[in-house]
Amino acid sequence: MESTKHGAAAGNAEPPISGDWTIDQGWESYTAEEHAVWKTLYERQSKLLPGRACDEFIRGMRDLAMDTDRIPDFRRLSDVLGMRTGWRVVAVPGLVPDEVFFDHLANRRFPAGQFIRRPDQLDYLEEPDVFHDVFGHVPMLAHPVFADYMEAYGKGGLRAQGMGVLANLARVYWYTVEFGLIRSGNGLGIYGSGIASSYTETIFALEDPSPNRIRFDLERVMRTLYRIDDFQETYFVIDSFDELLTLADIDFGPIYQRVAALPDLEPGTIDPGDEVLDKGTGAYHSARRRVA
Ligand code: HBI
Ligand code: FE
Repeated sequence: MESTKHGAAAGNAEPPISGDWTIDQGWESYTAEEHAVWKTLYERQSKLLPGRACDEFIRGMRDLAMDTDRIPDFRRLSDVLGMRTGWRVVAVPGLVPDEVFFDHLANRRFPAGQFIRRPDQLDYLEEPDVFHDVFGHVPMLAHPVFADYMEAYGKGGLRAQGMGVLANLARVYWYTVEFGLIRSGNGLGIYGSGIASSYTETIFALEDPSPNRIRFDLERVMRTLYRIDDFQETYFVIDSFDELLTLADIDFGPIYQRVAALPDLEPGTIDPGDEVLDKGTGAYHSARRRVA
């Protein structure tokens, strides 16, 4: 992970530019090479996703009419998105501190990385860049129910931080917003941005026999560790976006207490209470562990 000139996250000696960590996108300053990286990634994903991403994601892509051949200008994108769900996209240098991130979401602002990956990083990058953040996250923010869920997550994040249970809530974000699958009449569909913005994980998450695919369950997910540096060993599957939004109304206090009393689960574990849709072979990750 490379830090930006503004410093990667909390703890860096350099002060952020502003209290909310937003910066000017500086759209006029992107180079032709940077726009070309967007175009390459956009073309690849927009060919791959129909039939693999859920209908809501595809509809969001279509309705926002994002630029296909250059990095979108956040001002124009925010105008289009704002008319649909009231969300805006603001530029940040990279990862921002948790409370800053939550405060943006709670106010329907999505902080998107200003920079774009280099041409030699097309397939993999740990820090969220403009392609992951805009192509991956913004289509779902055009969906009214999902848009409300994201705001609720921001508010829940601020509360969870106060209760010292942020790690548990962050897992819910990870296994829904970032790596979620949804089940519908035509099978499984991708809605998680970390999958939708990745060529290789799009195929892995849906078609590879290695990962587990398990019905989403709030407490189960809160206990599940996750990998930030490789494909997921387990994907959790929801049945509808309304299901996600009901999470916003739950009093998490008692749940956090129950979860705190139970052990964390390794990313690839199957738990006796799981509704297993696909029991993975685990082949991909066990091969990786052998060489590690
Ligand atoms: N900052 N820019 C950015 N993007 C994120 O997705 C992000 C972040 N800071 C914190 C964070 N995510 C997560 O650790 C929280 O959801 C817990
Ligand atoms: Fe993300």
